Amino acid sequence: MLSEGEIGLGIWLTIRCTDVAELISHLGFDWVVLDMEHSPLCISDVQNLIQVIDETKTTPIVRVAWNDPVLVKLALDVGAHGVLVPWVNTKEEAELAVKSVRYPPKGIRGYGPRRAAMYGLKTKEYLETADKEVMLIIQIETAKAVENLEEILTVEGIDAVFIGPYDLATSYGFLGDPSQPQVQKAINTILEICKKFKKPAGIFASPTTATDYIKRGFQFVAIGSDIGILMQACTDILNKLKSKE
Ligand code: 3PY
Ligand code: MG
Repeated sequence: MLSEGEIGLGIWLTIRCTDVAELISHLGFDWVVLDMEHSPLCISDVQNLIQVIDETKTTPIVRVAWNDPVLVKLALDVGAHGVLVPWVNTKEEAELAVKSVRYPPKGIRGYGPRRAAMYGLKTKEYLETADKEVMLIIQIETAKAVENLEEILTVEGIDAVFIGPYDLATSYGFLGDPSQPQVQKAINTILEICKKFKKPAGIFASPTTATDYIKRGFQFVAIGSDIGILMQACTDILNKLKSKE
């Protein structure tokens, strides 16, 4: 989709429940991120959730807790179709992320694609396609990463760039507030550099900011998280009903 210039809509999954993942993936999201950086999802939760998501057309991407080949390897071996690697700030860190998702000789991914290769039933097919098919998305979410972005994007093997607006805002001194003009300016800078390097750019948004980000040229946009949207929907309903009393 991204290479054809289409827009992909996604959502963050953070709830440890297959019913929620099953419902959300049947709703028609193009992709979901299973978040291991800031949610209680552990690797067995992630495997369970991917098992239900794999019944749909939705692409399951795992955000690993850190740019660490051990964490990347586990996420891929339980069947993630791609990984989102947080806090990539330098060219060297980008190179590490690329190597983590590729088997030797291109990279350093250890061998053992347990569920990814359907427990051995699809080993040959998986090994032939994994390096090409597994998607690597790096997160740009600090001022340092913005400064280094042109250099970072010279690294071969990065499929897409994703902005973490909250950490980005925090790194500019605005804790958790991406609406600040300086942060929005940095977001535009990232978008421009991604265009120059022909890399699809994505961002974590909300139901209210998603449209603006799509208009500005983001190709894959998270409309928020399962828990955030549940909270907002319930709050809106309660407020509406209570205000009519
Ligand atoms: C951030 O905003 O920092 C993110 O990582 C989005 O999830
Ligand atoms: Mg972040």
